[in-house]
Amino acid sequence: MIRRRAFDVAVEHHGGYLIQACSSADILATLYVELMQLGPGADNLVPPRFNGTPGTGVPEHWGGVYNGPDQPTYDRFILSPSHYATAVYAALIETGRLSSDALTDYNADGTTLEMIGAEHSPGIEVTGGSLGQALSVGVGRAMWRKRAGHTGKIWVLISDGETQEGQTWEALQAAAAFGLDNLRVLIDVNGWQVDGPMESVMPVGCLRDKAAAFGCDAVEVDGHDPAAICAAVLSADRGKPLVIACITDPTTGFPALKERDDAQTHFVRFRPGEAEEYRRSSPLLVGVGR
Ligand SMILES: Cc1ncc(C[n+]2csc(CCOP(=O)(O)OP(=O)(O)O)c2C)c(N)n1
Ligand SMILES: [Mg+2]
Repeated sequence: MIRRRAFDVAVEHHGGYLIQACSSADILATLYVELMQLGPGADNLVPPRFNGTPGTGVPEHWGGVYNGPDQPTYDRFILSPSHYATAVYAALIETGRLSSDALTDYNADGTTLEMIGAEHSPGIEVTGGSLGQALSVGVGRAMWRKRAGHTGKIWVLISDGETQEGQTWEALQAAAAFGLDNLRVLIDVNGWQVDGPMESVMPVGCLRDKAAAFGCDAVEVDGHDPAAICAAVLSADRGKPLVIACITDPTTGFPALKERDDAQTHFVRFRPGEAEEYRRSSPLLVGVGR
């Protein structure tokens, strides 16, 4: 359903971050359904309008409330690549944390459901766009929670493109140095970045080995296998931050994505009639009349 919702959004808005939903859907589903200990979500399933930058007379809307209250025993979820926001909104809808028609307002002026999420967007706790920064926020929060004796964990989802940035590695090095075993970092290794395949733009090598070399407990799993993701979490070493390199296929659910030009894949715009081809060939949409 995460993939289907992201596809509908991309069709309705003449473009969207579809491959990111296709690669991360099973990771997000596993996090929201199986792994994260989140308290009850926001009272208002229909997100508030964005009424300006917080300040005098303008109250702050923090999207984190859709992931439950910020309390010591509950986990927090930080999405670092903010262009994955659509997939998070869909995950919130599917888990009853956001109204099922919330996406009708998607990316309209004045909505908080932005295409590139920000900290006022549902489920988005940290403004992570540009890129490569929100893991550091997660490390800071994990450090505070450990010092304060809070039992809730910090989960951070990052993209593989972010591992090309030095800040990612400073963050992991610090997390290892401070023994932050309350930090769980999942990397969506979808092999893709803006300009094309990571292999041809700037290869990053084996992220499990690199994270291990930086002092983390690091494992590699099939990112479409919820049981494997859960098993990786259960086997985590105490005393070290956990990094799970989730190997994913960004065409999952929409095989027609394989046929796109490299430059047309990171952000998918459909040519006239093309969305129909996608619909016809998608195993997710067999028998779904639209
Ligand atoms: C610091 C920074 N550098 C570059 C960019 C431009 N940019 C936006 S998305 C992106 C791709 C990052 O890779 P990834 O998130 O793995 O891409 P995807 O898998 O979504 O195609 C880049 C380089 C940015 N937003 N911020
Ligand atoms: Mg990528």
